[in-house]
Amino acid sequence: MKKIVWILCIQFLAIAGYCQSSTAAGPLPSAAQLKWQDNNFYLFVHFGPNTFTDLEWGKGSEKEEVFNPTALDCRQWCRIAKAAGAKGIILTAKHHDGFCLWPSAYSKHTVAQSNWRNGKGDVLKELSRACKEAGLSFGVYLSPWDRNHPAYGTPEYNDVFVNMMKEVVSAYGPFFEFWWDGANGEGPNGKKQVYDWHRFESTMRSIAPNTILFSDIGPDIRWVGNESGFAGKTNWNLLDTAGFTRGAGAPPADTLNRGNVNGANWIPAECDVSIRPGWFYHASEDAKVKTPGTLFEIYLKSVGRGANFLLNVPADRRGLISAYDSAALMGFAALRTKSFHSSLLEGGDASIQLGAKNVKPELTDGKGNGWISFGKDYKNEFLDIRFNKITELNCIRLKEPLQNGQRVASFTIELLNGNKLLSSLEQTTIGHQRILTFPTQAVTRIRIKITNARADPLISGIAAFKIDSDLVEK
Ligand code: FUL
Repeated sequence: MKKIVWILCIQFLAIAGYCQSSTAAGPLPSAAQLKWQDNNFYLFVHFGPNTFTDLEWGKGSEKEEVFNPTALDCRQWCRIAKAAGAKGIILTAKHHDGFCLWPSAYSKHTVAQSNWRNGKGDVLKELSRACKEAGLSFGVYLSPWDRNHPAYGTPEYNDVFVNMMKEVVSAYGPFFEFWWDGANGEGPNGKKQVYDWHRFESTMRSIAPNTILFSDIGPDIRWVGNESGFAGKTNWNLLDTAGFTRGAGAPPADTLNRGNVNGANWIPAECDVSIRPGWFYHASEDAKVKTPGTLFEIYLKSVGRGANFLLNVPADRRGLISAYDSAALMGFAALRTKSFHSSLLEGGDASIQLGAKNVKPELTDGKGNGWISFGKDYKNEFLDIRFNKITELNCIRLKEPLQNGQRVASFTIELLNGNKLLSSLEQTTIGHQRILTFPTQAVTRIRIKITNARADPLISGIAAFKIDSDLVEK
């Protein structure tokens, strides 16, 4: 009986439309893409022979015994990732030098041929377990370019690559994300490989349907077009891929950076960047680790522009994250907590209205499915935020409920003291979230107007903050 009452209640809420219904604005994300977008920030770990030879691109001819971490501890990586507020870790299971960090049956250039732990070590196994224990998502980078494998440059290599994908998915999966690097150089016999992308993709889809697949052009998420960690201020989750290929045949960098307003596919951007100048650990770069302030700036220009932030923190020759990198990560986490821990719109100091409607905080907290609709006549509406007292602020965060597609093409934020307009900020897209910073203003009122949209605009989160003035985007 209780069960029936519950079902009726749920149906009633659905019919009554707890959330105002809206017209569709496709393309729409898959459930896996939506979940991925909520990860916001996670770590990349570049680790392998290059860590020991001080190279960025190993030649593939390095002896296996080169790889010999003295104190590998993936739990240490996970502790640091957790404390930094990262949601997961992606490991370079095989970089361009072809060395496999797991004992692959399809290569003779792996941890099994090294002296590390008498050839019994397995970094993938250790990290997959440590991530599970820590409640972190685990992902894998597998370079198709292989400067070691004797079959590279022949059709047989495509079989090798497919077998390796199957091997890692079955032994260490499930993965939240799988990273295909687009690089396509020569192998040991001087030949380039013709990658069978179609087969790579269908293999992954059949064995790991919920894993998000990264390449320059997706299918699930795209490269952002640079390795600085910056998404475009205008950033559509939509992309046209027809006529383009991965690697050298990808769309121009600025298209990857901004997406296409009417793109045919939902392919959001991921911003990959290293905490150091290089991707691999080099002791000579210890003093060049990015500062917490720089990491915060990248956060604003990635997560704050609706993309995800993949921050590379390489393991050193011990197989640990160095104290330099860990200190920078802790400083970065502290800046995020201090800046965003409580919104000035919560706690009863502000009222929010859309026309005659009171906007309740629970519809605007960005959680669950809550959202408000500006309706078809949105150009004549605005969100009216009024504070009880003069309030200083320099940061506003807006969110769109992306399960309904990405809609807002431009919006304006007006900052007022009484009826006096202090400044008017014209912006373009919102997407998963847009975190806007500006010189501090003392306001009593904020007006948010949507000036252009692909369908009736929906907003699922509004927050305002006063962050440290040094952190405001220059
Ligand atoms: C690039 C690679 O060539 C770099 O070494 C690094 O792995 C970066 C994330 O992707 O394509």
